[in-house]
Amino acid sequence: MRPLSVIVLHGPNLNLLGQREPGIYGSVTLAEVNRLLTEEGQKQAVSCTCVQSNHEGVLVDSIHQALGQHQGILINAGAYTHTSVALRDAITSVNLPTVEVHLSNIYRREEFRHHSYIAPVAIGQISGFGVQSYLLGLQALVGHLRG
Ligand code: CA2
Repeated sequence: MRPLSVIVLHGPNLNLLGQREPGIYGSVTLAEVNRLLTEEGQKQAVSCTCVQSNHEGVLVDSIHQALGQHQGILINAGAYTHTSVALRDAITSVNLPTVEVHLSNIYRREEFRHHSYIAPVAIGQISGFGVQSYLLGLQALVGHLRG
């Protein structure tokens, strides 16, 4: 299997995962999500570099820095999903295959969460499967990269 490297980006407040609002986001912590992704990646010969930030500019910088370092992006942009033209432009500018994931089903929630600025520049979106959304997203991204 061809070794691959992907960057996993977690947006604002996702550092609180497993510590607050378990009814919506589950009880698994972000460290556990990253461990599960790393383990799944190892099985598929994919290295996962995981970054969380509460700051839009840090996420933009991480996307820029992915160029030449990683072959794809797995992103849960959190609330920036619904607001950030900057993140969308960053993804467009690096032109790396990107999969958007969400823990909750954003279409079953408030109307303002129904629109994603990321979706039109992503190869696809997975929403509503909790931590599984990330693992399914990684699988989909790797499948796309390996063709
Ligand atoms: O469902 C998702 O994954 C979201 O991206 C999560 C975002 C939300 O703004 C999006 O609409 C959907 C919020 C992340 C907040 O994460 C928390 C985790 C635990 C406790 C509090 C917030």
